Amino acid sequence: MTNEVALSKFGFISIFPEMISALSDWGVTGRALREGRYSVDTIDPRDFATDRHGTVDDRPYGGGPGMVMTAPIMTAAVERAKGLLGDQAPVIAMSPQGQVVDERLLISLLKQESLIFVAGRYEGFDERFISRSVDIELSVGDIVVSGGEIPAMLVMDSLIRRIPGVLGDELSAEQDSFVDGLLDCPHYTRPEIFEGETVPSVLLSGDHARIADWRAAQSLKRTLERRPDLIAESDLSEEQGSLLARWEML
Ligand code: 9D3
Repeated sequence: MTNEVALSKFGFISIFPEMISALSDWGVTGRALREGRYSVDTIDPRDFATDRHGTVDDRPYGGGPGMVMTAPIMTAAVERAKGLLGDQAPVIAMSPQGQVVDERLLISLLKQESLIFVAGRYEGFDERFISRSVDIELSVGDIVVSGGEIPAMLVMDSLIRRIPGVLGDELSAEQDSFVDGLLDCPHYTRPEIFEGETVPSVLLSGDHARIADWRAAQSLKRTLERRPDLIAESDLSEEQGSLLARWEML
């Protein structure tokens, strides 16, 4: 499933470069950075502004609301990033107009050694910057957010957890939910009774084959109920049908 992972260097272009701390300072992505499993270089487009206020945006030709991030400044920021990461690094601009990110695209990005993420603010980027300097425009879906930083970090987080050694004792990236295309089963821990509600008895049985079977049935049932779009072939396989029938979920 997992092909060759070459990815270990990220560029993060943003007028709020310190937002990267959400990724670099916390959890598995923080530990992986401290262990040297990847690097992030941040580039602030304001460093390339030519006025004393550090202006990176201007009014849209043709009028209308909002401001546009200028082509010369964003181009200079990408050139700096390429100087740090290499000219071959693909440039990914986060944009509501981009293709919606999915598992297949993420996996295809792992073969790159370096990736440069560009996060915008305001209304967006000058189209000439996009056409000349951007390889891929990526959206995180039909939801409006305030800028590209959190979308870029969402994508980076998902990439970093697939770098070998990043996930330690936690389940491997390969076993992770969505990789096999089904939702996860329900989880329980102590106490055995919470506000009068017990844990499903099969999980207390010690019968590991039966537990695995129940979990598989739960995954299938929840996916059918909540995300029928994830079940690739419209019909259940015979195997999946008998799994549900065994647990009286059909
Ligand atoms: C007026 C129309 N809006 C465009 C759909 C304005 C607008 C909204 C939000 C312009 C920029 C933004 C900032 N969003 C992003 O930079 C962004 C984003 C998003 O809003 N949704 C989903 N994915 C992404 S990736 C970057």
